[in-house]
Amino acid sequence: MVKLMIALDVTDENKALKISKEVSQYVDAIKIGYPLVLSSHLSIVDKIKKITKKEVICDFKLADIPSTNEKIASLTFKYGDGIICHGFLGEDSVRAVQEVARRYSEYKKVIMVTEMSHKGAVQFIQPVADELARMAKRLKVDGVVAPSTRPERLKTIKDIVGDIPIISPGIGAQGGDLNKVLDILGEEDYIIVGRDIYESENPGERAQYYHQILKESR
Ligand code: BMP
Repeated sequence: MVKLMIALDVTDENKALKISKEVSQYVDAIKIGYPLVLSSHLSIVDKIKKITKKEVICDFKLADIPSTNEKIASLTFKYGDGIICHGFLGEDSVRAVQEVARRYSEYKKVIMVTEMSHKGAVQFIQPVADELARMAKRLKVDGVVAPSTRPERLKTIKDIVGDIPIISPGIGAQGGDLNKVLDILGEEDYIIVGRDIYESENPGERAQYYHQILKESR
């Protein structure tokens, strides 16, 4: 069964914790990023984990020189189970994050962006995305981000990375076609859904809706 990761991009700690509780039984992982961490503190990861007992991935999209990436990763892995970094900075910047992850534990994940899901991604990142995917494969990262908004690109990237899990944003608010995406993804992969769950009247029910579709598509 393809897994469900909620992007918890709310800017209020109490709301984040309330939604975490409501969706916890339907999601496999939680992704948080700057919106939530800058409006609270990174230690919110512990609170979310306590409520949900699920993996929390910190989407900080690291894009810096190795030594700065290393510092950010060291602080992030005190709390998060995984971190998202960019690959276009080059191999050394990603390796720096992987080395920090390994020092912490074998379970800390480094997830690398290949192609992004928004329109602007075709401008600069898409032309090099296949190469980024090949680099991700070579570096044996723990996951790659690839777009649900462009199923044909998702497929190409999946073919390149092979057994590296894909986490794929773009379903819901960004209009990705879930059926097409489910034809491509496998049971180690995740779809990421943010606004369509956390902005809905009943986030728990909406998460259950996605959970059910993923279950039935097996
Ligand atoms: P939403 O379902 O509300 O569009 O949220 C998608 C989430 O995935 C957001 O946290 C966004 O920052 C992230 N994301 C994305 O949408 N496209 C990418 O290519 C990479 C991302 O991390």
